[in-house]
Amino acid sequence: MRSYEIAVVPGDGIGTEVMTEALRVLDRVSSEFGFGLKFRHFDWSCETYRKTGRMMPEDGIDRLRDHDSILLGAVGFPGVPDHISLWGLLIPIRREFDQYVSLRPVRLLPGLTPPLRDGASADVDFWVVRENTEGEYSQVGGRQGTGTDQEMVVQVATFTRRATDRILRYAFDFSRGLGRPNLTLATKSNGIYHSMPYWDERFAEISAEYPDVATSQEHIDILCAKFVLQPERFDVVVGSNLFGDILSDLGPGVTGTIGVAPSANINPERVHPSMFEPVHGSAPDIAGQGIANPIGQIWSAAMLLDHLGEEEAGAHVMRAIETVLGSAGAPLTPDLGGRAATGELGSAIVNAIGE
Ligand code: GGG
Repeated sequence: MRSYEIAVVPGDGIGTEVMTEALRVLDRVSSEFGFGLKFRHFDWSCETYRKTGRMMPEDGIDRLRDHDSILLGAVGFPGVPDHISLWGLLIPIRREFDQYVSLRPVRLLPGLTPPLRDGASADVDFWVVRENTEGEYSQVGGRQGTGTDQEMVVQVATFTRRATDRILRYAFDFSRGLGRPNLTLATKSNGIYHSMPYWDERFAEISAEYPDVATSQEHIDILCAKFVLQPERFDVVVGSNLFGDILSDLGPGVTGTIGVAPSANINPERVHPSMFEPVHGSAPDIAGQGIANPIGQIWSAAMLLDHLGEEEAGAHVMRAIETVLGSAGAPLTPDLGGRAATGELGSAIVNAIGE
């Protein structure tokens, strides 16, 4: 029997709650489709940091290395500064395993109500491709004159040709493979003097290798407005680490909730494990209440199955999500306008897998 080893890192806050449901779904679908999934749990979190002074042990990356994939919940909780929690767990995993593609689908699932548009006419179905290893998320910079009126902070965004070119090529290839060859670059070359003109330049040069892919570029400010006003015009949008991060929260927000949004942190060469996580964070405001939407985590698990080559099983999970959301009287969590608990929505999806 085909079998895969999955590292499970639920993390903080609602991460642990939504992870329970994703693992139930994975258990069910793997037995339906006849393959094995062995889960190895790692309870690394802000709680670990409080106890040990580290988000994960010193050999944490090595402990993850031999897994086929990693399923992550959410990272960050009040009491531990966000830059400590993210740089102690999430960002090292992405970088050590060279997961340079963050792939984030944005789709209006059945039953969702876009807050700003007539749901019947909104055709939201696109992908954000986010550069995931450098850019604005850098440790280059410093602080001086702390506490004086000369206090100054410098934060340097770093963009290498290697990382810029490889994410652009991935986005072009992905657009082509999607069968909707229409790629938009998120830029800001009218305000950011060096880096964004560089992105424009690399985009233009690489686009010559893909004459069949229609291209456009939009400054990030107007692009945000177009996401809200005309989301149907996009198929694939590629951007830097920060722009991709912002757009991939805004996109699902336009569909009514970010609770459903998944992401894949991919090492396309498959030299290292890839990691799958919902776009949302640990949501401390609702943590412990059992009302978080588990769909972002379950959809991330479906992307994990696709990556393992179990595409039929992944598609089956997506159909189960859509069946449940599209059915009258579905147990919806509060972000979807209902009153159901995380476990009730999870159970409905698990049951739909057996149908
Ligand atoms: N589920 C992912 C998570 O916990 N995200 C928290 C966050 O702030 N992430 C920033 C990032 O994706 O770079």
